[in-house]
Amino acid sequence: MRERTFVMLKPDAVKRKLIGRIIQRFEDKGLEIVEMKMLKMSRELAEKLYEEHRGKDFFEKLINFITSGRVVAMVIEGEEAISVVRKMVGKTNPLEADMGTIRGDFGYSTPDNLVHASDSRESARREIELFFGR
Ligand code: 3AN
Repeated sequence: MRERTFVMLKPDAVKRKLIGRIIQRFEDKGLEIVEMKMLKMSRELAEKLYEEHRGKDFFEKLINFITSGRVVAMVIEGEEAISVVRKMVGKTNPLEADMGTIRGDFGYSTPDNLVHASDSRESARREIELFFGR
């Protein structure tokens, strides 16, 4: 089924000038970028995006990192886009992510693992609303 997912290139991807190469992968796959903007997240927005992690030992580090520079927020559309994009992004820990995935090919640590991608239809709806207000 055709669906929409929320994808965000994190500050490390922007600083390392990987925006083009990462977006290229999504386009090459056949996915469509239907919304895109660059922004520096406020602490409030970051805490909302990652609210499920509040209280975890890495929460502060994650919020400090994600608000440390500009990010690129996108809505990506395609058949089974949520799971296809998650597969392309790879496991959370880049040391465990398969080669051929974005985190496997470009990442080496957390929380700076390059990309955020919604993990379910419910998260996609919530995250698109948070960033694009629709
Ligand atoms: P994913 O982004 O793969 O869905 P989540 O939702 O478990 O992973 O974690 C959200 C973000 O929190 C990750 N993308 C990563 O930046 C950070 N993170 C997750 N686990 C750790 C950890 N053990 N140490 C530091 N940061 C982490």
